[in-house]
Amino acid sequence: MTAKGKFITFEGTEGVGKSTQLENAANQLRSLGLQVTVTREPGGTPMAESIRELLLAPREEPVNDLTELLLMFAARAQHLHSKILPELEQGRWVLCDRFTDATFAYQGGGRGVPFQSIATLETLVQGDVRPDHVVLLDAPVETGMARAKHRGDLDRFEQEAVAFFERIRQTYLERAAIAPERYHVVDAARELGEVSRDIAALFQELARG
Ligand code: Z5A
Repeated sequence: MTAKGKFITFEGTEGVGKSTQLENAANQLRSLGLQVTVTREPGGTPMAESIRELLLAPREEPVNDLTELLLMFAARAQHLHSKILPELEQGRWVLCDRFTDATFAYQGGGRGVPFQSIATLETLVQGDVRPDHVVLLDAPVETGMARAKHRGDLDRFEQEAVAFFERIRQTYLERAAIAPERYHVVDAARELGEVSRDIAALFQELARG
């Protein structure tokens, strides 16, 4: 991409440790003197966070797959154009908890929306903007679910069955295999310290340019 900062996303199924590792990486980059913005999807701006609430709230009315897809991209358009791109232009590193790979994985692999439809919206909303690097934290679905389950009420996605998350994991791995120079797959089933060490080594490398 053309902007000056680096755009790095963290992906994976529920509870694999994205938020934990993203915060660690942000602190590491800051300690090297870099300007870092931490954000998330869906969300990241007040309006996009309102769309997030719409998306995650459990509801009795069945949510149409295309409604879900379009809301993801509506939130993304707002987030990308009003926050991510301006921050990158200023030379900041933007670390984002989930981005469009999550749409391919959840709405594509999980819900069954054709990948081509997602790719069309990706181009409409993002043009040629793609993350410079994607950190894919990979762990068996049950491992992530067990880590996440202490959090109380389940949101609309967390109420899905294991098979839904298995398809998501598979889609992430398939996407990573196609572009290994951009996707960094980390075995997130290991003990926290080991995962953190690998990611610290990766960011040390990325910070060197
Ligand atoms: N979604 C979508 O469908 N389409 C899209 O395009 C986008 C999103 C962008 C919200 O995401 C939902 O939106 C998400 C997909 C959908 N739904 N789901 N499922 P989210 O990222 O906000 O929610 P999440 O995936 O549920 O995140 P999470 O559960 O908070 O997971 P995490 O950030 O990967 O994990 P964590 O909070 O860092 O760690 C969880 C716990 O495990 C915590 O207590 C840690 O201390 C612990 N942990 C972390 N690593 C380890 C290790 N290695 N060992 C032991 N314990 C650990």
